[in-house]
Amino acid sequence: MIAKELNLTAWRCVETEGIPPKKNKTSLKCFTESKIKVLIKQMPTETLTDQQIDQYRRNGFVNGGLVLDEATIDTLRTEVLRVIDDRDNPDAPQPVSLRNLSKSDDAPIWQIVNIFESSSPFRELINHQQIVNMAAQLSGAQELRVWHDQIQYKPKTLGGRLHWHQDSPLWPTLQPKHEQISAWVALDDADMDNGCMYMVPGSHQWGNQQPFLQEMPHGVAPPDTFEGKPVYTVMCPVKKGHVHFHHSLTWHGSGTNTSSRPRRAVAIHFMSENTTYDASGNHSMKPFVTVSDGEKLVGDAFPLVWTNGSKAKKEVS
Ligand SMILES: O=C(O)CCC(=O)C(=O)O
Repeated sequence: MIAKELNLTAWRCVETEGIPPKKNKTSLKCFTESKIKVLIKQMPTETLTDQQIDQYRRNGFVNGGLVLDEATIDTLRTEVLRVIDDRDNPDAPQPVSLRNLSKSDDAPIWQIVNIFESSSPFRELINHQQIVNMAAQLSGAQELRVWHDQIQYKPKTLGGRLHWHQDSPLWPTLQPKHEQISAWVALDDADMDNGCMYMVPGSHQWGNQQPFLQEMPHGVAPPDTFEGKPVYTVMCPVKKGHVHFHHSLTWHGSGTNTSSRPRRAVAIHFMSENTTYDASGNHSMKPFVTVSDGEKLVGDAFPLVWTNGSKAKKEVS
């Protein structure tokens, strides 16, 4: 295992090979959906190794490797731009939301929630057999439903920074907080220059610390220690077409895009069969919930994509 400190502005990073230390409206061509032929080819690696699963359990994140071929990546990239172009088109199916997450025109992060509702290639992606199999292996879940998906597109040169956070505390309508897992699929090579993610190994075991993270000054790394535990920051570059998984409580954020390349990626947020609805919270997916407070979160808006070792058939709920 090699670990070395990188001298980066704003982020204190540990670059790792293998397992991190224990201690510590641009237009491209616009297509109508019906003209896009999608064939998501399955890549050879169907499952994760025991070492990858151990790594996820210990660190709260792991790179799952290549899952998409070039043709599929091209189709998905084109679809991201098409959905952005079509945002005011009353005849085009729309995602749940499309906005600049950073709220700054100088440092935009285009966020599209539930692009799968507006794009059939993305609907295929949320059912991607290898991705859902891997998420099931890592989470140990008996069932996986899509809570929502999310594009984060950081345009070249300007793309903004995403502050340190944990996912599930930002999903107040879900309980308990450790029953969700995200598959983050890179549509461009994501690296230090164009705003890849950074993660803190082991932080998924430290509970809900979102208030602490929220209070941290922006643009700086977390402190060296937290409640007596060493805090390492690991840079997580991900090649296009590869998937990277993180636990719903893992501390993470992503850098700015200062490069001449865009950084497009899609996160699919899965929830296990133990996830229930908390009506006291708010979230953009709340209007689509059809169950009562405290009940298992199921429903048409939350597709069942994996159950008991096999890809799920359509769920009647
Ligand atoms: O795409 C990014 O930069 C961050 C994504 C993220 O925070 C997530 O998927 O939970």
